[in-house]
Amino acid sequence: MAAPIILTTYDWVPKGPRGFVRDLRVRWALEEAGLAYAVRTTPFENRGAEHFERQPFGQVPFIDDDGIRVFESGAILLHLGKKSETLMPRDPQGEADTTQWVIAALNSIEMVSVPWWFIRAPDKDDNPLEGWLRDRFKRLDAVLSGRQWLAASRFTIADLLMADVLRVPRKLGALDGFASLISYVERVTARPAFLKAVDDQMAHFAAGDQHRTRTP
Ligand SMILES: N[C@@H](CCC(=O)N[C@@H](CS)C(=O)NCC(=O)O)C(=O)O
Repeated sequence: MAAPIILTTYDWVPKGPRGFVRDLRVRWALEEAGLAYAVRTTPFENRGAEHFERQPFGQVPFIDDDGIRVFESGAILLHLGKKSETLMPRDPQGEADTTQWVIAALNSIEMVSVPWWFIRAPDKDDNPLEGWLRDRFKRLDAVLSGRQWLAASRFTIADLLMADVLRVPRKLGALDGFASLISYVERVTARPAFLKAVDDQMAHFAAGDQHRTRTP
Protein backbone atom coordinates (compact mmCIF):
# COMPACT_ATOMS: atom_id res chain seq x y z
CA MET A 1 0.00 0.00 0.00
CA ALA A 2 1.28 3.49 -0.89
CA ALA A 3 2.56 5.60 2.03
CA PRO A 4 0.19 8.41 2.96
CA ILE A 5 0.98 11.82 1.57
CA ILE A 6 2.23 14.10 4.35
CA LEU A 7 0.67 17.55 4.20
CA THR A 8 2.29 20.20 6.39
CA THR A 9 0.47 23.28 7.62
CA TYR A 10 0.86 25.61 10.59
CA ASP A 11 0.24 24.36 14.12
CA TRP A 12 -1.98 27.38 14.76
CA VAL A 13 -3.12 30.58 13.06
CA PRO A 14 -5.23 33.51 14.37
CA LYS A 15 -8.99 33.12 13.93
CA GLY A 16 -9.24 35.46 10.87
CA PRO A 17 -7.56 33.25 8.27
CA ARG A 18 -9.05 29.97 9.53
CA GLY A 19 -10.99 28.28 6.76
CA PHE A 20 -8.82 30.08 4.19
CA VAL A 21 -5.28 28.85 4.86
CA ARG A 22 -4.02 27.33 1.63
CA ASP A 23 -3.56 23.83 3.02
CA LEU A 24 -7.32 23.79 2.41
CA ARG A 25 -6.71 23.45 -1.33
CA VAL A 26 -4.58 20.39 -0.73
CA ARG A 27 -6.93 18.80 1.81
CA TRP A 28 -9.80 19.38 -0.63
CA ALA A 29 -7.95 17.80 -3.57
CA LEU A 30 -6.87 14.82 -1.47
CA GLU A 31 -10.46 14.30 -0.33
CA GLU A 32 -11.78 14.54 -3.90
CA ALA A 33 -9.20 12.01 -5.07
CA GLY A 34 -9.60 9.68 -2.08
CA LEU A 35 -5.81 9.64 -1.54
CA ALA A 36 -4.49 8.68 1.89
CA TYR A 37 -2.84 11.53 3.77
CA ALA A 38 -1.68 12.69 7.16
CA VAL A 39 -1.35 16.26 8.40
CA ARG A 40 1.79 17.46 10.16
CA THR A 41 2.54 20.87 11.58
CA THR A 42 5.22 23.51 11.56
CA PRO A 43 5.19 26.44 14.03
CA PHE A 44 3.35 29.56 12.89
CA GLU A 45 5.39 31.63 15.29
CA ASN A 46 9.18 31.34 15.39
CA ARG A 47 9.56 29.74 11.97
CA GLY A 48 12.80 27.81 11.97
CA ALA A 49 15.48 26.83 9.47
CA GLU A 50 13.75 23.49 8.81
CA HIS A 51 10.65 25.31 7.65
CA PHE A 52 12.61 27.60 5.29
CA GLU A 53 14.46 24.57 4.00
CA ARG A 54 11.09 23.03 2.98
CA GLN A 55 9.37 26.24 1.89
CA PRO A 56 11.82 29.05 1.09
CA PHE A 57 9.32 31.79 2.00
CA GLY A 58 8.37 30.22 5.34
CA GLN A 59 4.83 29.62 4.11
CA VAL A 60 2.45 26.66 3.98
CA PRO A 61 1.39 24.30 2.53
CA PHE A 62 4.02 21.80 1.46
CA ILE A 63 3.85 18.05 0.99
CA ASP A 64 6.00 14.98 1.08
CA ASP A 65 4.75 12.24 -1.20
CA ASP A 66 6.85 9.14 -0.61
CA GLY A 67 10.05 11.20 -0.83
CA ILE A 68 8.83 13.68 -3.47
CA ARG A 69 8.74 17.10 -1.83
CA VAL A 70 6.59 19.87 -3.27
CA PHE A 71 5.70 23.39 -2.12
CA GLU A 72 3.36 26.01 -3.72
CA SER A 73 -0.32 25.09 -3.62
CA GLY A 74 -0.62 25.19 -7.43
CA ALA A 75 2.36 22.89 -7.91
CA ILE A 76 0.96 20.53 -5.29
CA LEU A 77 -2.40 20.39 -7.09
CA LEU A 78 -0.68 19.64 -10.40
CA HIS A 79 1.35 16.92 -8.67
CA LEU A 80 -1.83 15.38 -7.25
CA GLY A 81 -3.48 15.72 -10.67
CA LYS A 82 -0.89 13.28 -12.01
CA LYS A 83 -2.04 10.75 -9.43
CA SER A 84 -5.79 11.10 -9.90
CA GLU A 85 -7.93 11.35 -13.00
CA THR A 86 -10.67 12.80 -10.77
CA LEU A 87 -8.51 15.89 -10.45
CA MET A 88 -6.96 16.05 -13.92
CA PRO A 89 -8.35 14.65 -17.20
CA ARG A 90 -6.11 12.27 -19.09
CA ASP A 91 -6.97 13.38 -22.64
CA PRO A 92 -4.36 15.90 -23.89
CA GLN A 93 -6.78 18.78 -24.51
CA GLY A 94 -8.54 18.26 -21.17
CA GLU A 95 -5.17 18.20 -19.42
CA ALA A 96 -3.98 21.34 -21.23
CA ASP A 97 -7.23 23.17 -20.45
CA THR A 98 -7.03 22.21 -16.79
CA THR A 99 -3.40 23.29 -16.51
CA GLN A 100 -4.02 26.65 -18.21
CA TRP A 101 -6.91 27.44 -15.85
CA VAL A 102 -4.85 26.42 -12.81
CA ILE A 103 -2.21 28.92 -13.90
CA ALA A 104 -4.89 31.52 -14.74
CA ALA A 105 -6.39 31.18 -11.25
CA LEU A 106 -2.98 31.94 -9.73
CA ASN A 107 -1.45 34.30 -12.23
CA SER A 108 -4.40 36.21 -13.69
CA ILE A 109 -6.87 36.30 -10.78
CA GLU A 110 -5.04 35.73 -7.47
CA MET A 111 -2.16 37.88 -8.72
CA VAL A 112 -4.64 40.81 -8.72
CA SER A 113 -7.02 39.80 -5.93
CA VAL A 114 -4.43 39.34 -3.15
CA PRO A 115 -2.82 42.80 -3.54
CA TRP A 116 -6.33 44.31 -3.95
CA TRP A 117 -7.34 42.75 -0.66
CA PHE A 118 -4.14 43.72 1.14
CA ILE A 119 -4.42 47.42 0.28
CA ARG A 120 -8.17 47.57 0.63
CA ALA A 121 -9.60 49.91 3.29
CA PRO A 122 -13.23 49.02 4.07
CA ASP A 123 -14.25 52.67 4.61
CA LYS A 124 -12.76 53.89 1.29
CA ASP A 125 -13.63 53.07 -2.29
CA ASP A 126 -10.48 54.38 -3.97
CA ASN A 127 -8.54 51.14 -4.16
CA PRO A 128 -6.21 51.63 -7.17
CA LEU A 129 -6.57 47.95 -8.09
CA GLU A 130 -10.40 48.03 -8.16
CA GLY A 131 -10.67 48.56 -11.93
CA TRP A 132 -8.09 45.88 -12.73
CA LEU A 133 -9.83 43.37 -10.46
CA ARG A 134 -13.29 44.17 -11.83
CA ASP A 135 -12.06 43.79 -15.39
CA ARG A 136 -10.67 40.32 -14.59
CA PHE A 137 -13.97 39.36 -12.90
CA LYS A 138 -15.97 40.68 -15.85
CA ARG A 139 -14.01 38.47 -18.26
CA LEU A 140 -14.19 35.41 -16.03
CA ASP A 141 -17.89 35.98 -15.43
CA ALA A 142 -18.42 35.97 -19.22
CA VAL A 143 -16.58 32.63 -19.50
CA LEU A 144 -18.62 31.07 -16.70
CA SER A 145 -21.94 32.41 -17.94
CA GLY A 146 -21.66 29.84 -20.74
CA ARG A 147 -20.51 26.81 -18.79
CA GLN A 148 -20.49 25.09 -15.43
CA TRP A 149 -16.80 24.15 -15.25
CA LEU A 150 -13.60 25.72 -16.53
CA ALA A 151 -12.13 22.68 -18.26
CA ALA A 152 -13.17 19.35 -19.73
CA SER A 153 -16.91 19.91 -19.02
CA ARG A 154 -16.47 18.55 -15.50
CA PHE A 155 -14.95 19.35 -12.11
CA THR A 156 -11.13 19.48 -12.10
CA ILE A 157 -8.39 21.06 -9.97
CA ALA A 158 -8.88 24.19 -12.10
CA ASP A 159 -12.32 24.67 -10.50
CA LEU A 160 -11.03 23.76 -7.06
CA LEU A 161 -8.34 26.42 -7.27
CA MET A 162 -10.38 29.11 -9.05
CA ALA A 163 -13.27 28.77 -6.60
CA ASP A 164 -10.90 28.95 -3.65
CA VAL A 165 -9.16 32.02 -5.09
CA LEU A 166 -12.58 33.69 -5.47
CA ARG A 167 -13.67 32.98 -1.87
CA VAL A 168 -11.96 35.98 -0.25
CA PRO A 169 -13.19 38.49 -2.87
CA ARG A 170 -16.66 37.00 -2.51
CA LYS A 171 -16.55 37.36 1.27
CA LEU A 172 -15.49 40.99 0.84
CA GLY A 173 -18.32 41.73 -1.61
CA ALA A 174 -16.12 42.07 -4.70
CA LEU A 175 -18.17 39.52 -6.67
CA ASP A 176 -21.38 41.52 -6.21
CA GLY A 177 -22.92 42.03 -9.65
CA PHE A 178 -21.12 39.03 -11.17
CA ALA A 179 -23.94 36.50 -11.00
CA SER A 180 -22.12 33.72 -12.85
CA LEU A 181 -19.10 33.98 -10.54
CA ILE A 182 -21.26 33.88 -7.43
CA SER A 183 -23.19 30.81 -8.58
CA TYR A 184 -19.91 29.18 -9.69
CA VAL A 185 -18.32 29.62 -6.25
CA GLU A 186 -21.51 28.35 -4.61
CA ARG A 187 -21.65 25.31 -6.90
CA VAL A 188 -18.00 24.33 -6.48
CA THR A 189 -17.88 24.90 -2.73
CA ALA A 190 -21.04 22.84 -2.18
CA ARG A 191 -18.96 19.72 -2.87
CA PRO A 192 -18.68 17.37 0.14
CA ALA A 193 -14.89 17.25 -0.18
CA PHE A 194 -14.69 21.03 0.24
CA LEU A 195 -16.99 20.98 3.27
CA LYS A 196 -14.90 18.25 4.88
CA ALA A 197 -11.66 20.10 4.15
CA VAL A 198 -13.00 23.27 5.82
CA ASP A 199 -14.27 21.35 8.86
CA ASP A 200 -10.95 19.55 9.20
CA GLN A 201 -8.95 22.77 8.91
CA MET A 202 -11.14 24.51 11.51
CA ALA A 203 -10.76 21.53 13.88
CA HIS A 204 -7.01 21.46 13.28
CA PHE A 205 -6.50 25.10 14.28
CA ALA A 206 -8.97 24.82 17.18
CA ALA A 207 -6.78 21.98 18.50
CA GLY A 208 -3.86 24.42 18.18
CA ASP A 209 -5.76 26.80 20.51
CA GLN A 210 -6.02 24.06 23.13
CA HIS A 211 -2.32 23.38 22.89
CA ARG A 212 -1.45 27.08 23.30
CA THR A 213 -3.57 27.40 26.44
CA ARG A 214 -1.91 24.35 27.95
CA THR A 215 1.63 25.44 27.01
CA PRO A 216 3.01 28.33 29.12
N1 LIG B 1 1.97 31.02 -3.37
C1 LIG B 1 1.91 30.27 -2.14
C2 LIG B 1 1.32 31.16 -1.09
C3 LIG B 1 1.32 30.45 0.24
C4 LIG B 1 0.77 31.36 1.32
O1 LIG B 1 0.55 32.57 1.14
N2 LIG B 1 0.55 30.74 2.47
C5 LIG B 1 0.09 31.50 3.61
C6 LIG B 1 -1.01 30.75 4.32
S1 LIG B 1 -2.45 30.71 3.30
C7 LIG B 1 1.23 31.67 4.56
O2 LIG B 1 1.98 30.75 4.81
N3 LIG B 1 1.37 32.90 5.06
C8 LIG B 1 2.36 33.26 5.99
C9 LIG B 1 3.40 34.14 5.41
O3 LIG B 1 3.34 34.46 4.20
O4 LIG B 1 4.31 34.50 6.15
C10 LIG B 1 1.05 29.02 -2.33
O5 LIG B 1 0.07 29.09 -3.09
O6 LIG B 1 1.35 27.97 -1.72
